[in-house]
Amino acid sequence: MSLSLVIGNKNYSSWSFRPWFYLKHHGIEFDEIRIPLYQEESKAKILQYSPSGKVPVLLDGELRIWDSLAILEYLAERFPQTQGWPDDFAERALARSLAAEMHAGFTALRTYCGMNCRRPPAAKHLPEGVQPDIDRIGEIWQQCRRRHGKDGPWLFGRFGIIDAMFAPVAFRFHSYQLVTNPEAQAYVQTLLNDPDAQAWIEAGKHESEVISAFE
Ligand SMILES: N[C@@H](CCC(=O)N[C@@H](CS)C(=O)NCC(=O)O)C(=O)O
Repeated sequence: MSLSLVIGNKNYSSWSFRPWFYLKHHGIEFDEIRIPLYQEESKAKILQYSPSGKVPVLLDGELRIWDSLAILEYLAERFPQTQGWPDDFAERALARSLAAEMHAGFTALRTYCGMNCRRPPAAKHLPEGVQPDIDRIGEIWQQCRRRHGKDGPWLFGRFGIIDAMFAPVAFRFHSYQLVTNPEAQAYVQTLLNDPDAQAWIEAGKHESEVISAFE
């Protein structure tokens, strides 16, 4: 049965990037349905696929799975060889907590440092509320890398759902030149060097749509 992933603009849609990255990383074949966001027809087009009216949404035969984290959970079950979560019970609990923290939080960072692949990297004046988000993310990445540095380059050593969840945040750290600790900087670089991440960024740069609210 063939898979399709409905996504928004690659330049802006950070939620779309998460499951796309997981699928690409694992070499799972899928069709991409790209719907440019915030145009007159966008909502109606998304609603053809997802009752939430938001992207991403995964189509697997008759099944519709929406919301980035639910899609990642589904993919980890559908393709168990991808080993989406750490093997260890306690590490898995920690990874799930961090993924949920990302999914539900960091609103200030997301508001003031929107993903924008085209943005030439440069610092920007940010309201005070953003720094605690930057600090917390830096702390998460540092702790994970200190614990798992010997197991591989990703947050828990081997690539997992947690990396897909944090990947677009790493793009933001680069685009807005957010300064953090050396371990976190190295993790940002791991993501920026990843060929699939680079392919997404390049595609985003070549999109023609401009959403002024996100510029
Ligand atoms: N919690 C959702 C958030 C999805 C979301 O906000 N998607 C945005 C694009 S990044 C969207 O579809 N916006 C279009 C709209 O609201 O009309 C997830 O994790 O997938």
